[in-house]
Amino acid sequence: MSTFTMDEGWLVYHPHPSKPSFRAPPGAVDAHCHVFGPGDLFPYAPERKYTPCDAPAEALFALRDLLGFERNVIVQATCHGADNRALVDAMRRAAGRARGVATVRADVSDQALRELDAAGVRAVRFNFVRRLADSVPRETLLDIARRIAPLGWHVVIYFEAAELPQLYDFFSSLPTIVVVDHMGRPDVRKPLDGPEFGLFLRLMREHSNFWSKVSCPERLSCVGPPRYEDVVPFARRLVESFPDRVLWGTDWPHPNLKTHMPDDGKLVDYIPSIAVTPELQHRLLVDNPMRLYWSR
Ligand code: 0GY
Repeated sequence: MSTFTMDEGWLVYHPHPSKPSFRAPPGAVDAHCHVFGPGDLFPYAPERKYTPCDAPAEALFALRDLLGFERNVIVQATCHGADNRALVDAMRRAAGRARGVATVRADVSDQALRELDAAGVRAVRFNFVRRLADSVPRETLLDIARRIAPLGWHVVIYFEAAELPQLYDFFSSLPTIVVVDHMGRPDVRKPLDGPEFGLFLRLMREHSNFWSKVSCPERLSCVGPPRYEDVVPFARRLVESFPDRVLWGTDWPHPNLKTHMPDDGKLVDYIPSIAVTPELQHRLLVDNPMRLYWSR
């Protein structure tokens, strides 16, 4: 029997996602997804804020194949803390078809960083969403960023749009490429050209080291599936303004969704509504993630 019981009300990933109608270009990368456990092999961290369902690597790879994708960038989820073993195991089993974004603490050794690099890690993630992770002093994060920069790694940041004004200067000081999860989580009820999303667009415009994932309509939308039409203008604006600095991912197995579990095939069918030409689609799904994660 499993030692871990998922949280009450936890929504398990879609059991039978549909085959998408949109055919991703050959070599497409799902650049934001996770693995959870299985908890008996890779225990969830004591400091975690949620206990998920198990979502093992083989289920992720089956989804990758069903969706017509070739590669994954697996992002360390907060439920595993800074224990990256499940991530490393998934990358090993992917045999070159997955890269990783790890979580590390300030006391991580140079040897551990080299081992993560050899396993396929190319970034660290800093999480500013307080329901997910405890706060870490900015000086500590900056130290970590300075240590990983010589490896050619970058920093992935996750925050809510309302927090951006007080984080803006810190983010601007980061010395590496910085990838923003889920467009900085805009409140899509607010205007596209209003001050909130405007500040994020300014961050992207004034700092050419910033990239954005145009992921997670299912998390941001108020109107919901299948078209998530209230999120489309935000993602489309990013794709068209910064075509060489955007990434897309499923976010499988979709942690902490409260209202609906998306059909991942339908999420792939959302892509042509935000990247409306084959050229934009190719940059979003192939050129950009390959440049960032598979340059070596
Ligand atoms: C996401 C979003 C969430 C969770 C995490 O690491 C995590 O636990 O990132 C969330 O709850 O919004 O990107 O998976």
